Amino acid sequence: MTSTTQAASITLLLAFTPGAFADGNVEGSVKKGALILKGDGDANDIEVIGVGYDTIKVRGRSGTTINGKLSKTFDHVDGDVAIKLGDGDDEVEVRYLTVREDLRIRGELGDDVIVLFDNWVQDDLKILGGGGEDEIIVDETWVWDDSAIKGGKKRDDVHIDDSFFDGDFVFRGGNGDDELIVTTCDFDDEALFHMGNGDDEQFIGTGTWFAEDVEFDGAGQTDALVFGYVYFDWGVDVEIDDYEYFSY
Ligand SMILES: [Ca+2]
Ligand SMILES: [Ca+2]
Ligand SMILES: [Ca+2]
Ligand SMILES: [Ca+2]
Repeated sequence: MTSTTQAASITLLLAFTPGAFADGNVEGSVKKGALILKGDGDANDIEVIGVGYDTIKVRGRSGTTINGKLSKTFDHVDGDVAIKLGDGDDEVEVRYLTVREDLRIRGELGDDVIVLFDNWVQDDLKILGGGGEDEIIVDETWVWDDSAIKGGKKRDDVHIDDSFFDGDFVFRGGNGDDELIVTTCDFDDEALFHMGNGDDEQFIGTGTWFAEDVEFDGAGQTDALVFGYVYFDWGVDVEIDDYEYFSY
């Protein structure tokens, strides 16, 4: 093959994958100490990384830009971190953050992937997958106050691992056949797991600990709940409603 033919083949390949290099822009700004990130209607893909005291670097992946650039570092972030991904199949990975106030993430429409790894949230955590089939992973994250994790509509896959929740904890699967896996977590205040409509599956275990009252609600259609090495403090009220299959 001559080099001219090779060049022609590469041009053809690029022509057939126009979306791969057009993954939109995320607008970022700091207002009164709060970092606000807003995705557009394209499939955005970003990393949000704590890189120093009150300093957060946001990096675009797969062609996504931040304020028109490949990456941007935001200083003096000592309030909330709020991320709205907008329409499109978005992906966000949040790592090594110390959030002074709330961490709020919304996938909005589209099949979104939301990943948290190794963060401290000193106030509330709120994650909402939104309308599409979302994947939410919370790993090695410590929340000092209340948490709400919601899949929203359609089938959502949620895995919460190796994390501490000091305040009230609420999980809502919403409509659709959802899957929730909780492993090696500590829930220090009251917890509610509500799977919503759909045939939902839930595994809670691998050393997961509940220090206060907890309620598991399959909530309609055919739901399964499996416990494997789950611990409850003495005197804790455990309510289990509306599961067709339950094992421990
Ligand atoms: Ca988007
Ligand atoms: Ca989205
Ligand atoms: Ca959803
Ligand atoms: Ca559901």
